[in-house]
Amino acid sequence: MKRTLVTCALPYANGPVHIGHLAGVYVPADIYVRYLRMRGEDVLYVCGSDEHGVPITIKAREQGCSPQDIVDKYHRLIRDSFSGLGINFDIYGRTSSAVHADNASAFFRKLYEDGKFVTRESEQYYDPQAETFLADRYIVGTCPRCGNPNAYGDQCEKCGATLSPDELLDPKSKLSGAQPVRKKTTHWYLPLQDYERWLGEWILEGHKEWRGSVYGQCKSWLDGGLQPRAVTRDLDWGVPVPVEGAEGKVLYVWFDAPIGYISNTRELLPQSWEQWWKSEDTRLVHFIGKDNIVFHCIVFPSMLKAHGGYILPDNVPANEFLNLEGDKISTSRGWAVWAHEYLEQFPGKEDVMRYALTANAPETKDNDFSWKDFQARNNNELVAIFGNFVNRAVVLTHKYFGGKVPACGSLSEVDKEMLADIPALKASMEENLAHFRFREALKDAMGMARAGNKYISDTEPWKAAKTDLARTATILNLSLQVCADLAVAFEPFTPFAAEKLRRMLNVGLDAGTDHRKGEQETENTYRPDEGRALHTGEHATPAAIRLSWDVLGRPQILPAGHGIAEPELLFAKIEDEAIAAQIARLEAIRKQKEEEARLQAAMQVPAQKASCSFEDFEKMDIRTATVVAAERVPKTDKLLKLTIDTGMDTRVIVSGIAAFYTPEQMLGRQICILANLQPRVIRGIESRGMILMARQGDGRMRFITPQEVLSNGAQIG
Ligand code: B3M
Ligand code: ZN
Repeated sequence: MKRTLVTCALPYANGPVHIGHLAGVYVPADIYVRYLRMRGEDVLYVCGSDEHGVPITIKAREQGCSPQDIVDKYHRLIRDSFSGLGINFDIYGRTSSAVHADNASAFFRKLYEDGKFVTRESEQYYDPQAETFLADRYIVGTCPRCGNPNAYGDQCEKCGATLSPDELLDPKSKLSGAQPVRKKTTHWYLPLQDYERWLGEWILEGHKEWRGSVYGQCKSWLDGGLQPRAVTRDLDWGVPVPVEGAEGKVLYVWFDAPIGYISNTRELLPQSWEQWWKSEDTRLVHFIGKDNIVFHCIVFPSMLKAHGGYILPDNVPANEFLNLEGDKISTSRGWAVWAHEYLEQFPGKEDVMRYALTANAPETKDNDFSWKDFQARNNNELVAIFGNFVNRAVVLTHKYFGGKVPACGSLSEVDKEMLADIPALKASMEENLAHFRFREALKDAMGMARAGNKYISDTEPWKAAKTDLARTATILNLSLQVCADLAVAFEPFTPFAAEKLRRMLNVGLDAGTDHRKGEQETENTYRPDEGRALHTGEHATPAAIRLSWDVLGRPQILPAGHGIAEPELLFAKIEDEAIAAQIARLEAIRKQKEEEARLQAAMQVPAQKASCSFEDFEKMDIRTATVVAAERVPKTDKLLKLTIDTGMDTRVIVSGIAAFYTPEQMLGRQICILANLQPRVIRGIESRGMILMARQGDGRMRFITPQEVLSNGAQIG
C-alpha cells in the first residue's frame, strides 16, 4: 500500500485564519488524514506558514514593526488555532526557517545550473529617493475610474478596479512619496510554455478523475497557452536569489512557498524525507482553495519536473469559496469568523465548527455559512441525534445493567434491519471519502447515528425492562455496538466527541502512524489517549479494545460484560443568545459598510457636460416662484402636482419630487423654475415648466430656493 503525503496550503502569516480557510482546506484535509490513519495507512501531514511576499512587508510598515515581527505573531496565532481545532500536523513549519532558506536556494540553484531558466529585462517602477524597486502595491495614486486618491498600483479598493501602476494619476511611492521612475531590471523566468505538452498529457490525459473545477481550470490555462513566469522579485524580504548578480533580489513568494512543503518535511525528517517526495510508493495530495489551483497544478509541477527526481501530486482536491451570511468573506472589512476568536467564544465546541463547515463544505460550488445554520446543525443534529442516542444508550446501560455491556439475545427483524444499515453506510462513506466528498461522507456517518437513535426510540428498551429484561439487554447491547461504530465513523469529523465517546465506552483507538516526533520515533502506533486516566470508575478495565476503521460495522465490538464509564454529554445545546451576539456583530459591520457606501456615493460628482454657448443659456427663462397648492398625482409614488405663482401667472407644474417632499413640505415655499420649458402633458395634466433641483451622487434631491424671499417672477441668470 502506498504512503500518503498530505499537504495543506501554507497560510500567509499576515493575518489570522478564518472559517473560509478552514472549510476550504484544513478541515477536509484533517478528515482525510484521520480517516487514512484509522485504516492503518502511513500518512505524513505537512503544513506551515507562508512568511514571504509583499503584503507582509506592507503590514509591517503600517504597524511600524519588522516583517519578522508580523510573521512571528501570526505564525503562532495560526498554529494555535489549528491545534485548538484538533488539526495536528506532523509539522507546522515556516518559510522563514533556515532549513527552508537552504532548501529553496538549492532548488533554485539546481534549475539555474541546469539551464532551466531564461532571463529577461523589463522596466519596473523604481523609487529614486529610497533607491529601491517598487512592487505595484507600493505605488499609490488617484484612481482613473473613481477618483479615489489612495488607489494602489494594482487595485483601487474603493471601486474595485484592477489597475496597473501606469494607469494611476499622479503616482507616488509609498516609501518616500517620490514620483516613481521606470528602470530596467533583469529577472529569472521559468518558461512554462516548454512544459505545456507534458502538462497536457499528465493532467488532461492522465488525471481525468480530478474534480471538475480543478480539471477545468487546468484545461483553460493550458488551452490559453502558458507564458514564462518570473520566479524572482526586486524586494528585500524573502529568500535571496542565490546566484551572482542578483543583489537585492529574492525568490518570488509563489516560487518559494510550495518548496516550503518539501523544506518542512526535511525539517521534520532530515534522514528520511526523500521517501515522501521521491518515491513512487508515495501518493502526494495537495489540499488547497480554488485560487491556488494554477500554482499547484501547473507551476509547482513544472518546477518539480524541471528539477527532476520528485513525485507529482496524485490529486489536488481544491475547494470553492465559503461565503458568510450571504456575503463574500473579507478580511479588510472584518467580514469573517476568525478561528482564534471562535475558539475563545465557543470553548469546547471545536467539533461543532468542524461539523458545520463539513456539512456545508464548498466542494462543488461556493457555499454559505450562517450562524443560524450553525446553531441548527448543533441543536438538531449533533445534540438531538448523535448526542441523544449515545446518552440514552449509556445512561440506560448504567440504569439496568450496572454499566456493563449486557448480553445480546436472539435478534428480531427490527434489530436486523438496523444492523444492516451500518455496513451499507460504511461502504458509502468509504466511497465518498476516497473521492474527497466529505459532506456526503458526513451524511453517511450521521445516518448511522440516525439509525441508532431511531432504533432506540422504536424499541423503547425502558418499556421492555418492565416485562422482559433480556429484550432490554439485546437492545442496549446493539445500541452500544452502534455507539462504538459512531466512535469510529465520527473520529475524522468530530475528533473531540469521538474521543469522549471512546472514553465513555472504555475503549482506545488505533489511529496508525503519527510522525510528530520525527525520526526519534521507533514504535509506529499512535494512541492519542495513551497515558490518560480513563474515567471508568469502579468498572475500570484497561482499554484493551482498540477501535480502528476495520471494526466499524463488525458484530459485538464490545463484548458482553465489558464495563463502560459514566455518561458525559457529547454536545450541548447552543442558545439563541450566543447566536444573536454573533449576528449582531456582523450586522454592525454590514451597517457600517452600507453607511460608507452611501457617503461615498453621495460624494460622487459627475463629470462636466459639454460646453454650451451664452446664447444657449440666454434661451432659458429661469425665475423665482411660490408654491400655492400642492397635491399628489393619484396612482403614482413619484409625482406631485404643484400650483405655482410665477409673478406672471398661476400655473401647474408636475414634478417628480414626491420621493423627497410631501405636498405639505412644498406648500408656500419659494422655488426656482425653468418657466419657458415647452409644456408637456403628464398623467393627463398639462405641466408648464420645471422645478430646479440639485441632485447629489446618491440620488438625493433638494429644490433650489433663493437665500431670502424675493418677489415672484424675478429672473435668474
Ligand atoms: N499562502 C496563498 C493562500 O493562502 C498561499 C498558499 C501557499 S501554498 C504553497 O491563498
Ligand atoms: Zn477607483
